[in-house]
Amino acid sequence: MTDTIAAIATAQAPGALGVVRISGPDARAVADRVFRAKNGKPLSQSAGYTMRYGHAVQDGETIDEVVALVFAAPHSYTGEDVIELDCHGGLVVTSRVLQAVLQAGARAAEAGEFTKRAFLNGRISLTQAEAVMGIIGAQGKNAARASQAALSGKTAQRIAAVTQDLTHAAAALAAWTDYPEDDVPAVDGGDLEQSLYAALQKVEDLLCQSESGKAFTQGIPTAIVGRPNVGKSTLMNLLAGEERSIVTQIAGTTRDVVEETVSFAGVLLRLSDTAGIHETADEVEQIGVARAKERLQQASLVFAVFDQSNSLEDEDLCLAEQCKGRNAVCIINKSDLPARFDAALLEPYFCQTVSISAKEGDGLEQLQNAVTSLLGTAALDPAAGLLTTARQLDCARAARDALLQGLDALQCGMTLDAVGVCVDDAIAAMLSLSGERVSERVVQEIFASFCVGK
Ligand SMILES: Nc1nc2c(ncn2[C@@H]2O[C@H](COP(=O)(O)OP(=O)(O)O)[C@@H](O)[C@H]2O)c(=O)[nH]1
Ligand SMILES: [Mg+2]
Repeated sequence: MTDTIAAIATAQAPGALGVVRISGPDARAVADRVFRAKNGKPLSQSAGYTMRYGHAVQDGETIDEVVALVFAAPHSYTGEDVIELDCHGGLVVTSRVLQAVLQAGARAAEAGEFTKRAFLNGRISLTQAEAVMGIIGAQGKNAARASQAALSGKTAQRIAAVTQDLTHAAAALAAWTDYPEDDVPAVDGGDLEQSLYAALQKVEDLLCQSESGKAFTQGIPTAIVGRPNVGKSTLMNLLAGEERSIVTQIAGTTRDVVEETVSFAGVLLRLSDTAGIHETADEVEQIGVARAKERLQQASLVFAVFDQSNSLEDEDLCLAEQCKGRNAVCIINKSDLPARFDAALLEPYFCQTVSISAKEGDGLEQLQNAVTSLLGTAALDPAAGLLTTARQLDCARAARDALLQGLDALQCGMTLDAVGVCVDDAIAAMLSLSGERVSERVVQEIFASFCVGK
C-alpha cells in the first residue's frame, strides 16, 4: 500500500513562488487539513485539473495565501492524486506549509520519489524519468533539447523498435527449438541473420549518435595547451566571455589550471587553461607544467595554441607530436601580427588547423567549425532521441555485444539454441535500458540522484 508523500518542489531560495507538492491516496484529505478554500469547498470535492484560491493554516494560524491545484489519479505526474500548493516563495513560508502538510499526515518524500512513482505506475519509461533530471541539470540549449526529446519518449521509441525486432526473432527461435516436432515453420538462418543485423544497426546508430551527444549533455573536457605567452589565457577569456585567467606579457603568468564550462559551437566545453609547457627552474611553475601535461593527456579535445608572431620552437613541435592522432585543433594565434613561420609545418600533426586572433576575437567561426567537425556534432540533431546517461550507454553496449555474439554464433554454424541465448541477452539489456526489466537496486540508485520534490 503506497503512502502519501510531500515535498517542496521549488528551489530553497527567495523567489516569487514556492510549491509544496503532495502525492498519494490521501493527498486530498491531507491538503484539506491545511488548505481553507475561499469558496469554502474542500479539495476532496474538486475535480481533477481545477484550482482553488485560499489559505494554508496550521493550528488555527494563517501561514500564507495559497493557490491549490488538483490533479486526480491517474491523470497526474505520478499517476496518483496530486495536490500542489502554490504559496509565496522563500525559505520560511514554504517550509511552514510543508511542516503543516507533514503534520496533517503526509510523509516527507525522498529524493526523486515523485518521478519514481511516475515510473513505477507506468506513466513514463526509465529513460523518460532520467530525462527529467537532464532537463533540470541542462547547462546548454542543446542539452535541454536532448533531454526534452528523451522526455517526450523519442529515445524510448528508438529503444522499443530494437526490442520489438529482437522479440520477433526470439519468438521464432523459441517456437522452433521448443516444439521441433510440431508444425512450426523452420527458422531461416538468412532471415534471422538479417533481423539481428537490422537490430544491431539500430543499436550502433543509437550508440554512435549518443557518444557524440555527450558534447551536448555532459560536456567535453578540453585542454588549452601551448608554450608560454602564445595566448592560451586570452583564448580562455574570449571563450568564457569574461576575465577568467590573468593575461600579461610576462611568461609564466598562468601557473595553476583555470577551469570554466562554456557553451561554444552548440556544445559544452569544460575548458582548462593551463601553464605554458616549457623547461623551467621555477618550482611553482614546474608543478603547473606537470599539471598542464596531465590535462593534455586526459582531455577529450585539445586546443594546441601556437604564436605565429614568434619562430617555431622545439617545444612547439614536441607538443604537435603529442597531438598526433588525438582530437586536437591546431590554433595558430595572433593572426593580427605578421607570421614568423609557415603554418603548413604544423598541419600534418593535426586534423584541424585554424588561424585566429584571440586578442581581436577573429577566426572564432573557423574554430567553431573545427570543433563541431571533430566532435561529430555538425550533423547531429540533439532532439534525435539520444541516450543521455552512462547507465543508458552501458545497457546499449551490452545489447550490442550480445548481438555481435549472436551473429558470430550464427556465422560459425552453432546451434540455434546458442544464438537464442545471445538474443535473450540482448533483449534483457534493452529491457533494462527502458526500465521494463530492471532491478530494484538500479531503480533506487537512479532516483537517489534526483532532487527532493521531483
Ligand atoms: N597581438 C596579439 N597579442 C595577443 C594575442 N593573444 C594574446 N596576445 C598577447 O600575448 C601575451 C600573452 O598572452 P596570454 O594569454 O597571457 O598567453 P599564455 O601565456 O599562453 O596564457 C599577452 O600580452 C596578450 O595580450 C593575439 O591574438 N594577438
Ligand atoms: Mg596563461
